[in-house]
Amino acid sequence: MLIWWWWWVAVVVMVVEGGGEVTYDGRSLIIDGQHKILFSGSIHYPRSTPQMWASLIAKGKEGGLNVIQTYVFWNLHEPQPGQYDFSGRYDLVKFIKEIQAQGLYAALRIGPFIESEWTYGGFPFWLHDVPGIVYRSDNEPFKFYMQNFTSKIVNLMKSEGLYASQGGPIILSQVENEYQNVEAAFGEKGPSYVRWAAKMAVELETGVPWVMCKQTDAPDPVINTCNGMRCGETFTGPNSPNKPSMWTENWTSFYQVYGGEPYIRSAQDIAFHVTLFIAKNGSYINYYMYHGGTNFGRTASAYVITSYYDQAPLDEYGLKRQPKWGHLKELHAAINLSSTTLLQGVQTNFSLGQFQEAYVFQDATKGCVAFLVNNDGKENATVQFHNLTFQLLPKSISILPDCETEIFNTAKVNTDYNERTTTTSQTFSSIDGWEEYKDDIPNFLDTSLKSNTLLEHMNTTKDKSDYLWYTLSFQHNTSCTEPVLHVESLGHVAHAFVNNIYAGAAHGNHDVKGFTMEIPIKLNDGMNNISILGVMVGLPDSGAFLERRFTGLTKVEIRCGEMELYNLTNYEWGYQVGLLGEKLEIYTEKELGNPEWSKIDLSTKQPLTWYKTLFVAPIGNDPIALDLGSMGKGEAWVNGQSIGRFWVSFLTSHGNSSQTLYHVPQSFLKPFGNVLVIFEEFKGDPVQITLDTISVTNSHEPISQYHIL
Ligand SMILES: *[C@@H]1O[C@H](CO)[C@@H](O)[C@H](O)[C@H]1NC(C)=O
Ligand SMILES: *[C@@H]1O[C@H](CO)[C@@H](O)[C@H](O)[C@H]1NC(C)=O
Ligand SMILES: *[C@@H]1O[C@H](CO)[C@@H](O)[C@H](O)[C@H]1NC(C)=O
Ligand SMILES: *[C@@H]1O[C@H](CO)[C@@H](O)[C@H](O)[C@H]1NC(C)=O
Ligand SMILES: *[C@@H]1O[C@H](CO)[C@@H](O)[C@H](O)[C@H]1NC(C)=O
Ligand SMILES: *[C@@H]1O[C@H](CO)[C@@H](O)[C@H](O)[C@H]1NC(C)=O
Ligand SMILES: *[C@@H]1O[C@H](CO)[C@@H](O)[C@H](O)[C@H]1NC(C)=O
Ligand SMILES: *[C@@H]1O[C@H](CO)[C@@H](O)[C@H](O)[C@H]1NC(C)=O
Ligand SMILES: *[C@@H]1O[C@H](CO)[C@@H](O)[C@H](O)[C@H]1NC(C)=O
Ligand SMILES: *[C@@H]1O[C@H](CO)[C@@H](O)[C@H](O)[C@H]1NC(C)=O
Ligand SMILES: *[C@@H]1O[C@H](CO)[C@@H](O)[C@H](O)[C@H]1NC(C)=O
Ligand SMILES: CC(=O)N[C@H]1CO[C@H](CO)[C@@H](O)[C@@H]1O
Repeated sequence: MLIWWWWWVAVVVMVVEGGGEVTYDGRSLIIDGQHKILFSGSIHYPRSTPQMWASLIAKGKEGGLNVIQTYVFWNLHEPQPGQYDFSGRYDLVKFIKEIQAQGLYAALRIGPFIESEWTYGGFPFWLHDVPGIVYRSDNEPFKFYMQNFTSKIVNLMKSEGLYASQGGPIILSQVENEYQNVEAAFGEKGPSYVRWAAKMAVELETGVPWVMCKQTDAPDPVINTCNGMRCGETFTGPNSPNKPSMWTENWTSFYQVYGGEPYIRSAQDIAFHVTLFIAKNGSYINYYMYHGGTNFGRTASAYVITSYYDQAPLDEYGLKRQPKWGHLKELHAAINLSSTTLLQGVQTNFSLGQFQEAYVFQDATKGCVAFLVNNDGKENATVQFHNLTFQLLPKSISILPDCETEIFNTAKVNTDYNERTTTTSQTFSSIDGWEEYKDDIPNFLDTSLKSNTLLEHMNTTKDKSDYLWYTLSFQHNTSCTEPVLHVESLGHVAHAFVNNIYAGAAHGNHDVKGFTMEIPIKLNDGMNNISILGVMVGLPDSGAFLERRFTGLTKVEIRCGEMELYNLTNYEWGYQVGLLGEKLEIYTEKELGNPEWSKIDLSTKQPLTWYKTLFVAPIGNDPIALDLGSMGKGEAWVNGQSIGRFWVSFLTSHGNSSQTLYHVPQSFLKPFGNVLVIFEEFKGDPVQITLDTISVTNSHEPISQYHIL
């Protein structure tokens, strides 16, 4: 015990000093001449706030992480070519320096394609209009901008002295992201792009290694790494005996989409696969995500909910999710106790039974570490190992840091469970507290952009808004008695108005983005106005040829009966990008123009209405959320900052909303006079909204039966 304790202190001091050259061999990364087994956790800086960073990183460190990993979010940092933003939540340098201040390492996944359920996979939308561009291919315009941004980030890190080679915390960088998934689509330009990307990255001379995840042909010296849930079983290994076995994304859960249920991955299952990976010579494991956080504003990709990986070891609000956080902390401690032998020893493996096996590391100083694996998912197993008898729980691995004493079993959870509770801090039930603003429904004559075809949604909005109005006026000249509006769209939502009266809506989903709307309508004799609001719920983030995607309406007809129809598809359409309320910025404190807010009137509720009220911040430091369970779909702002889209009315197959609670970071608030603005597309009921504080109960620290904490 005493010896272990001193070993720990020595390790901690070493990490605080940090710095030095980073290289690698077939066993692990080598930092300052030392081989390392590293536990890393993904925390994405823009998915929380600078005020939360220190505490999130501290909880990662306390949980036994050595590395914090983040993507770099190109579309936040370069909103226009050559114009950069690194302020507030986008302050990457401040985030890396916080990691350094706490004595941890950083892994920087620059991409700059990142996917990450982030709108457009991290690409700024202006790339779409670069002539001749083909993303993620051996294409000169794309390579120019990719190299430009990658250099910008590397130079920024260098100028702040943040690479380990300069004494900083960054030990690893990533170029591209899971490219192998799409490589074949680019023919011979795929492999040549991979070679170019690796060379471009290496020539930036960071002094630390580069990785490519899910890329078995990563060119030397770039390391190919595994992403997935079960890399201990699925990874085919490094593509050279001189490269270490690394797992850059071990999914702690899975992202959630509108209409989807949360993906619950147990602490035991994560622990099993992480331990198996270590037993098979793995030396770097990253939890994706360790803290997911919040997709504020319009940053979520298509149909992805605002809360991100809430099931991670730290939940959306940064609270420990138990037993996941505590169980993994015990695992990390058990591996730490074993790490000298794991890194210096020679590995052998042998069978212990039909479904049981042992992985043993032995070094010259008689150090011995064993992993006893029971792959039987149903039955306990009794095995003999080194003349001792061990009981192994179903689907579990026992860790023996001295080949005698089991100090951890992946299926044996010593950490108490906790539960999240919400406490209502404020209601908004007084109608007098609310004001409303009914947005305009534009008609053809109100629009300036006209076209004889249905324009592609993203190319028309340039992603300035989720919303695009398609309008037309037409002469009703037949004996159409039961007209039906037939609209086909490639995504994501459409609301139809006929002569300013709401006719209905339809939408797709994450897996099938397109949809057809068929609604009976009433036509006037003579002129009729049709206005259809097309809505996107985030841009696509994955797949080849992202620059050529088509969304929005593809077909509009009014069907009158068997044969008769008005084919409006190639009619003259008038377009309006965005809503009037967006143009007036009525969600900010300094509204442009004078939108006429009026007293709320619940008897005349109509779609596309803005609601506004004031509230007092709850006392204390507990995390805060709005319960929007009574609302439909839209977006919410607090003091002018968007807390994200909501879509409460999209129910799961069990009849539940995918997300009703929406995080309001403490730092968005002032003590009094906080302004809440909500845009509602359907007919939600704002007076039932509540402001809640979030806490966990039963969360006292884990007590390990092995006293290794
Ligand atoms: C485990 O060891 C590493 C160094 O190898 C150290 O950074 C880390 O703090 C240790 N883990 C814990 C839980 O102390
Ligand atoms: C990146 O492109 C901008 C123009 O968009 C240019 O001003 C800058 O010099 C370029 N930087 C590099 C490193 O190529
Ligand atoms: C682990 O590394 C050893 C060399 O120390 C090698 O013999 C063994 O095959 C490796 N095991 C696996 C599962 O890759
Ligand atoms: C040792 O492990 C390797 C890799 O998992 C496996 O292919 C091999 O069958 C194992 N050997 C024995 C004797 O179990
Ligand atoms: C396995 O053994 C444990 C005690 O070590 C016992 O609680 C459990 O019920 C057993 N499970 C099965 C499937 O036999
Ligand atoms: C196990 O016991 C046998 C017989 O007593 C002995 O020869 C052998 O060395 C022992 N093995 C270990 C690993 O202790
Ligand atoms: C159609 O819209 C125009 C303005 O664009 C308006 O003058 C007219 O009254 C509208 N017609 C109907 C039937 O709503
Ligand atoms: C995008 O819109 C421009 C006109 O603004 C047009 O020239 C171009 O063809 C459109 N591109 C696509 C892919 O639709
Ligand atoms: C009837 O209306 C349709 C669509 O507005 C138009 O194409 C057609 O020419 C009109 N027919 C007559 C007889 O006015
Ligand atoms: C309506 O016009 C579009 C565009 O020309 C065409 O693709 C579609 O087939 C037409 N619909 C019918 C029912 O003819
Ligand atoms: C659905 O919501 C109800 C009420 O909040 C809850 O009791 C139930 O567990 C939820 N069902 C699922 C499948 O999440
Ligand atoms: C490589 C790997 O394990 N991929 C899996 C990741 O998880 C998703 C969702 O559960 C699976 O579909 C993949 O097969």
